[in-house]
Amino acid sequence: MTSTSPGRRTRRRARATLAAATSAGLAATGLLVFAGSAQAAETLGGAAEQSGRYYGAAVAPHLLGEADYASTLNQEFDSVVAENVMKWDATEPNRGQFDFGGGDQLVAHAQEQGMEVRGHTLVWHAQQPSWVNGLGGDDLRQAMLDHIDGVAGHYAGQISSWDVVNEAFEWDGSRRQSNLQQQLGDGWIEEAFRAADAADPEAKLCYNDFGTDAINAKSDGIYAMVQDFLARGVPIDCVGFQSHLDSNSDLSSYQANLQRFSDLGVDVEITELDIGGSGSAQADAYRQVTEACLAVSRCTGITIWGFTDRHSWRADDTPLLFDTNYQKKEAYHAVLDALNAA
Ligand code: 9MR
Repeated sequence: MTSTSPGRRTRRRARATLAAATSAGLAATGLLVFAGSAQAAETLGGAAEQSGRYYGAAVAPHLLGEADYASTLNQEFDSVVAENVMKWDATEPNRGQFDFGGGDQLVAHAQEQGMEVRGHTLVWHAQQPSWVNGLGGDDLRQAMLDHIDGVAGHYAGQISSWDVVNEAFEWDGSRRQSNLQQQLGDGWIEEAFRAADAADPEAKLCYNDFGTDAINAKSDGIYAMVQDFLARGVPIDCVGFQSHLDSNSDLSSYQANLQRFSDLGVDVEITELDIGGSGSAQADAYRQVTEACLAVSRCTGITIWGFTDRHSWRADDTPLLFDTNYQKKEAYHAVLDALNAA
C-alpha cells in the first residue's frame, strides 16, 4: 500500500474529520448552544469526546495493580500511552529478541476499557538498549529498521498514532548530534518514517519533541522538516508537542504554533503535558493549553504525562491533575470546564 492510499489516509484521519464534522453539524442545527451547558460531561475523556478528541494519560502498567490508580485511569481517560514500556530498551533488550510483556499488558487493559493506545516511541537517542552502543553505519541502520519493523509490526492495527522519532532536534533548530544522526546522516528520520509506514499502515505517524511550545528556533527547524517531508511524499501524519511546562511558561504563541503546523497539513497532538505549579496559576496554564488545542481543528487530542502527582517523573513539581491521594485538583476542574465549553 502506498503512503497516499485513500483507504489508509481515511482511517488515519477519521478522528480529525469527526472533530470538524461534529462542530459543523452542531452549529448547523443550532445545538451548539446547548452543548456546553446541557450536556456537560463529567470525565475528561467524555468531555473531550464531545468535540471528537481524546484525553489520554501516560501509564506504567506495573501500577495498574494499585486500585486507585486503575480506577482513576479507567474512569477519566479514553486513551493511554506507555510511559516507558514500549521504548527500545524495554522492547528489544537483546538484538532481535523482543519483549512485549509490558506493552501487551497495557494494550490489553486499554482494549478492555475501550481506550485508544498511542505508541511511544520507536526511535530515540535515549533509553536505547546497551547493545546499540557502538553500532555504526549500516549495522546501526539495520538495527533501527529491524526494531521499527519488530515493534510497529507487532502492534500493527492497535495503535492510533506512533511517535516514530522522538527529540531529534536541538534548541537552535539543528539536528541533535545523536548516534543516529552521526552514524546515519540526515536521512535517518525519513528512513524511520518509511519503515514505520511499512510496518503499520494504519497508525498515524508522528514526530514528537519538547521545547516546541512556541514559535521558536526549535519548532522552526521541525516545521521545515515536516514541510520537506510533505513536499516529497515522506509519510508523516502528525506532530507531537510534549509540553512539559511550568505555571509561568510563556504560552503567547502556543496556539499559533499548533495552527501553523496544522495549516501545513498534519494533525497536531499534545503528547506529554504536565505543568509544574499549584492552585490557580497551574489551573490557568492548563486551561490555556486546553483551549489552544480546542481552537485548532486538527489538534486531535491531549495526553498528560501521568495523571497523579503520586507517580510523576517530576513529582516535586506536582505537575498533574490529581494529587498524591488521587483527589481532583483545581487544574482538573479547569481542564474539564474548558473541554465542556468547546
Ligand atoms: O517519564 C519517563 C521516565 O519515567 C523515564 O525515566 C525517562 C527516561 O528518559 O523518560 C521519561 O519520559 C520522557 C519521554 O519518554 C520523552 N519525553 C520526555 C519524558 C520525560 O523525561
